[in-house]
Amino acid sequence: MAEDALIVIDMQNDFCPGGALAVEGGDEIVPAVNRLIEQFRHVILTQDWHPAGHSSFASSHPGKAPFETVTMPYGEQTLWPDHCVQGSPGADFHPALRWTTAELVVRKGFRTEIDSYSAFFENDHRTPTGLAGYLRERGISKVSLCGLATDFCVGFSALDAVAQGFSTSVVLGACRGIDLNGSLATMTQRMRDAGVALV
Ligand code: VGL
Ligand code: ZN
Repeated sequence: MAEDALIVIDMQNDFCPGGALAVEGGDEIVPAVNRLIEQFRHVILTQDWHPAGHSSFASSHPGKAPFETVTMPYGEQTLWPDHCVQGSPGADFHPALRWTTAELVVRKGFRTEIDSYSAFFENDHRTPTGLAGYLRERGISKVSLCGLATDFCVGFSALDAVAQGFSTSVVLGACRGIDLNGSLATMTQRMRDAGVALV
């Protein structure tokens, strides 16, 4: 039987108000995400999980400020404030998130030299996290995504999910975006064009 799974993206303290890379209203979606978690038989979480000194941190690039970009061997990379450092309180899930029923936590961005927005591939779009194989082996062919941030980790995860052949929807009411230089509108259009159902 075809099974579906909920993938909750990066519902961590650093992406909520008061955190290092706060997404506006990031904490407001926790009740909606919790309701989704209750509705799905299979729940998977992602956790942004960077070593100190990660190459996506502006602080690792002398003279660079957060939200500027650099060219990395794998392409252009936006620089961020230090966030979601492994084991830090900012990397913990939001305290009101009811995550205990989750079957799998996919940590990403744990290699110093490469960032990973997507739950499926690192930012070289080549190095897999293993999630696609996990889903296929479990007989899951349909995924719904929610969480933070719509225009980065949720969006790139959704694009990779359809490209990997999963029937994919994004629950926009349970997402919030960063919206850097129009990135929210751009990502919304890219998801639509790719065949992601926006619900
Ligand atoms: C994210 C920027 C850097 C996200 C993670 O979860 O969307 N954005 N790291
Ligand atoms: Zn990150």
